[in-house]
Amino acid sequence: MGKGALALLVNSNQQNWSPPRWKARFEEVCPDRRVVLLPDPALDPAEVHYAAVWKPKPGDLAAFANLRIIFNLGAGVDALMADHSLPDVPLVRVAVGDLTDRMTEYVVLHVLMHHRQELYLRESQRAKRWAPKYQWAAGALTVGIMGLGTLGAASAHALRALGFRVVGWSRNEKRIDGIACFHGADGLDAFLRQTNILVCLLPLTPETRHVLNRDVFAKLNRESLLGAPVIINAGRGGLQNEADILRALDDGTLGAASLDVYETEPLPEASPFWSHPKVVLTPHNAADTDADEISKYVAQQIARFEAGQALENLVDRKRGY
Ligand code: NDP
Ligand code: OXD
Repeated sequence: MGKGALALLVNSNQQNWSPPRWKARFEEVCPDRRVVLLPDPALDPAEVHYAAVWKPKPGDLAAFANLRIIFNLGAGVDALMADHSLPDVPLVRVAVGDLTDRMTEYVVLHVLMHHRQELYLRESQRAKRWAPKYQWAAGALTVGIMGLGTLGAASAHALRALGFRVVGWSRNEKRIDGIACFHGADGLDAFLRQTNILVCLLPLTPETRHVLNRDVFAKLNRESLLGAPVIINAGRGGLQNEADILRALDDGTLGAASLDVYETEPLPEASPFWSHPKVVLTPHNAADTDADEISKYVAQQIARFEAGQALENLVDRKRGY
């Protein structure tokens, strides 16, 4: 009998998620394995040993009785965690340098944009107004990063290298050189009290849903030269209470927000975020997934598994990330 098939299931309306492109990449990196794009009515489900998926619908994987591993083609597994019929096999998520570097670029870009008062400067340019404001140094601000995992830790190091003071918050205790680390519910207030720019790189779980809310915004530090604090969310839309963000922007609790993710995606045309003067929005592309890198990564994980080695970046289903 040949090697078990790899089934690919990609649900996305984004161009970079083109299923035929993914299939071609997987065929290149798994030359001796059958790669099948789902749905395929001709496929015998028993043949499938591996599934590589992005946002499958609940129940899509339930028929594969011989599945050995599910690979999530992105970093966040919240869509999979919502599928209560997901086969009980190891679930591996993506953690690759390419994706991490792209997220670091996004975070550095947006932290610098607020630190360097870009919203004000662009508005001055549009009004043909020569009105320089005092510009402080990076070391005058503290950036607080919620989530010190693969992505959060990399952003923390990059911001530190630029001279920002950096604090971080995670679920478990951490020690990272040059970064003041807080953890758990007990550590949250002390973390927020220091933070001028709040960057959210948490996974969406039952514990973190709506963690970006009015109470949290009110606890952020307002004493820096930035004045009202700023939030940047590139984690998931479910982490933010959008009504609270709008109220906080409008009453001055927050000075600005950079948002990459939303409670409903694509962001509805009626959303006030589109035209809000204090919002910088991007369409969930802070860190695009690269089919070349990720297909190679999945092929490596399969090779490790078949050689009896431990899988990397396994999701803990109880924790939800
Ligand atoms: P990791 O699993 O490596 O890190 C998650 C971090 O969040 C860990 O530090 C973890 O703490 C912390 N955390 C989880 N739950 C809690 C909690 N209840 N309280 C405090 N801290 C908590 O994930 P990644 O860094 O790889 O990715 C983070 C998220 O980024 C993804 O889940 C995804 O949603 C999002 N993402 C968004 C993209 C985009 O384009 N916008 C692209 C890629 C990812 P601990 O270390 O103690 O476990
Ligand atoms: C994500 C990803 O989790 O693109 O959003 O990896």
